[in-house]
Amino acid sequence: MISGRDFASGLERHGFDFFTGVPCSLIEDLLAVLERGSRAPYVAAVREDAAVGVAAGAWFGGRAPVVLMQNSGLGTSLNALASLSLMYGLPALLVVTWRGFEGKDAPEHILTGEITPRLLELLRIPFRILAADSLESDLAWAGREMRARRQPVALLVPPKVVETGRVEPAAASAAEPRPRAPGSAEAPLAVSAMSRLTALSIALKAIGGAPVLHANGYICRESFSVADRPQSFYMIGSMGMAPAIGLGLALARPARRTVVFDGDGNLLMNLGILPMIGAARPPGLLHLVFDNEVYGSTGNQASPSRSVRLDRLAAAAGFASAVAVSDPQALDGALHAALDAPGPHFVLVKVTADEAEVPRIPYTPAALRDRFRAAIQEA
Ligand SMILES: Cc1ncc(C[n+]2csc(CCOP(=O)(O)OP(=O)(O)O)c2C)c(N)n1
Repeated sequence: MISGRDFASGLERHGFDFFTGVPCSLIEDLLAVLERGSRAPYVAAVREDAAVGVAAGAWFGGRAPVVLMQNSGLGTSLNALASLSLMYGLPALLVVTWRGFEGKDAPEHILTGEITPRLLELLRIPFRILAADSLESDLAWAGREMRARRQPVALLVPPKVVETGRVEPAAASAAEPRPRAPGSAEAPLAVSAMSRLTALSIALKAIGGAPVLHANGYICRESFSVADRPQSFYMIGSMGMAPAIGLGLALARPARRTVVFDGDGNLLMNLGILPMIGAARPPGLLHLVFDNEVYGSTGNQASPSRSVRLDRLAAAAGFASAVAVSDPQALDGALHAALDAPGPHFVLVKVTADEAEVPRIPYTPAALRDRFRAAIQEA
């Protein structure tokens, strides 16, 4: 296996000097090393296509950029790759992790895993499949191809080729001073001591039988462990889509309550949903964001939410109310206030990055769909 440190130093040795992307747990050690880099810092992108754009700019600026992404993000960045990188000829090394490799993975990765090499072929992006003993030759090949073709090239990273779990995540230690938004006199939010599990228990109690759309990742699993209910729709893929589904449901049933349990990384991937909700103003929508300031599900890489007031963005986007809370009493109060007045309401719930030991969601996607739809129809 290749260690995260060896991978990072190999990239630097081969001249790569700019790193951006969206995290995947298969390369959490590599990301932890890159996050600490001082010469070539890692730029946390909110979406993979944004990372492709950032890499294009870095190349114009004289850098040799690397975009790190899960193969799900290849889907997110198809258009940026086709009509930016490939059309103009803007070199970048795409390090693409191969979830769903050989059909063995969680359901959301199976189809994408099966078609990943074909997606790269269709895009005409040359690629190699990284093996434990091929790092040096693959990186040399990637550097040569990028320069010769003036095009992006890719390294596909199957599971168990790069080590994980050996490098401490660099993320946001609570002791670090929190950045203040430039030009803002506002004090940054206090560091929260409330775990997401505690916050989820309070929220699930307050909302009663209302349907909940959960963002993907650990948030589903923790909510499932607190209280599994047919009105809970667990997103086991489609990062960023929970509030979009929530908006559709809330508009379809305007007199009813619809709740979204979102994550900071999830919301940032689909930030444009805030003005969509603000414009449509569905009165029954309650959008909660459990903000641990990291991509917890993929190894605690810092998310940009640390330096932005997401509640202020929601207020500016036209929500009827938008508040930030960081302790159980304030959360309970905010939920009851929101449930008593017409929305849409936004509650930013600051939580710790602690993750509870919780099982995976045991249901198939079709079972989740059917029980959720039946619960909605019966309500
Ligand atoms: C398009 C896409 N890129 C990357 C991923 C990998 N991924 C799964 S969950 C997750 C992090 C979600 O972050 P957040 O919403 O903050 O929740 P947390 O993991 O902290 O609970 C990521 C990056 C993905 N599922 N889809």
